[in-house]
Amino acid sequence: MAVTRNSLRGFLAQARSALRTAIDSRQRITIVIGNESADLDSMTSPVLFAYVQSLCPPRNAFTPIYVPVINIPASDLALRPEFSPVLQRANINAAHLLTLDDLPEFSVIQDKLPPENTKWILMDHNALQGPLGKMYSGRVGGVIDHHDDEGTVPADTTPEPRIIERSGSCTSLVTEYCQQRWDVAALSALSSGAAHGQGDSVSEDGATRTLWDAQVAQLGLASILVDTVNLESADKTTDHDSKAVKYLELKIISCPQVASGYDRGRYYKEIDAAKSDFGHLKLHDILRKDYKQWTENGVHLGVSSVVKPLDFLVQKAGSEQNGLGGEEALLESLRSFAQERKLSMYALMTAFSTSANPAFQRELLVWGISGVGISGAKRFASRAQEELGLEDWHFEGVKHPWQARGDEWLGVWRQRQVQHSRKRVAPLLRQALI
Ligand SMILES: [Mn+2]
Repeated sequence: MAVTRNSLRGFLAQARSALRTAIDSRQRITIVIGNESADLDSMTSPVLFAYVQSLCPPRNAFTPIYVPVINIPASDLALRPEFSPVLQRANINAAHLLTLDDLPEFSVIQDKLPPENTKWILMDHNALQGPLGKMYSGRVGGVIDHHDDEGTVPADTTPEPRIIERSGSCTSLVTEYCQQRWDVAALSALSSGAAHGQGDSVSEDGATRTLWDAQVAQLGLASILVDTVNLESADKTTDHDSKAVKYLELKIISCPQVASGYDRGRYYKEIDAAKSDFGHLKLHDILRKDYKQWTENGVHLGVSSVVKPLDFLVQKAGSEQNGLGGEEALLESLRSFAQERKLSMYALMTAFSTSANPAFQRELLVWGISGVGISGAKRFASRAQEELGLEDWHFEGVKHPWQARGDEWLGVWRQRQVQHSRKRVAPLLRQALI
């Protein structure tokens, strides 16, 4: 049985209470979760999937409701200013989203949320990492993703999807998958509209449902537009993305109230501007804002992605640590960040354009800190140099002035092959550790 037709805000409240009940009375629960970088795509894909799938769950679904969880603590939502304009259009705010804080503490999670009572559906990644992965990877029963297939999700996940395909945004694949169910739910809601009115706390008519759908559609559009640079990046945009935008915009056009305030280009610019609006954040928070970590052969590798140039980070570090030169201060901040996470290898990727130079640019810093991390960093540099177009970082003819300590190894480059995002760089780094 499907959940009652509701707004996204109403649905998230239902999902939260379903999760609480499952924890308090040891009942089954289906959790839909994005990856731990929790970028826009990893927020919108589970929310969209869970919303539509709960309206029209497949036969033999593990539970009738799907609970979307953002893979970070609630306090980290504040590090993502680009969520604000998006949530606003979906008529929710950060407090409505479910996060890791809504799951039991890791020390008692196995007892409160026994693996056999759970099913996990992965969005925007295809291997459950970290402590959740240790506990629940055996319970993964569905995936929609656009990263390389790591082969950890079972080949048959019926009745849930197992879709891993190339596309600009994972949310496009989710939209494509949900389309039919969403249309069925919209139609059945129309035909049962009269019956619904009676005794329901929410008296919904066709116009209300159209508004709810348009709100959810705007949430989905946000990731697709950001991940494809407003569908203008030829490298990133696929058919899945353009079709998904068309479909979601139809939902908007059907709702005059929302349609009048919607302009694709303006919406994209609004989100893009919010994304790099983090001058107020501390360097440490900027580094953990879009961060992913892997363990290969017992060695920890961390990658931070930042949408500002190294220059910006150097200045930020200098202003936070008076007394130290900016470059030295940045390296000190990176060091403490890496130490907290016991990293043997740490990489920092920047991606940005400036008003002086509007072309999209990337820089890459790779730091081998200890043991296998050091040999791995060297191996990465020699193997990846050509593919990524790595050129030693110079500023006005001076090579980057940062010094690694002792045996450590540090590479700082301009990455000329800008089409390669973390989706390509991270696997190269991981392979260098094997
Ligand atoms: Mn993604």
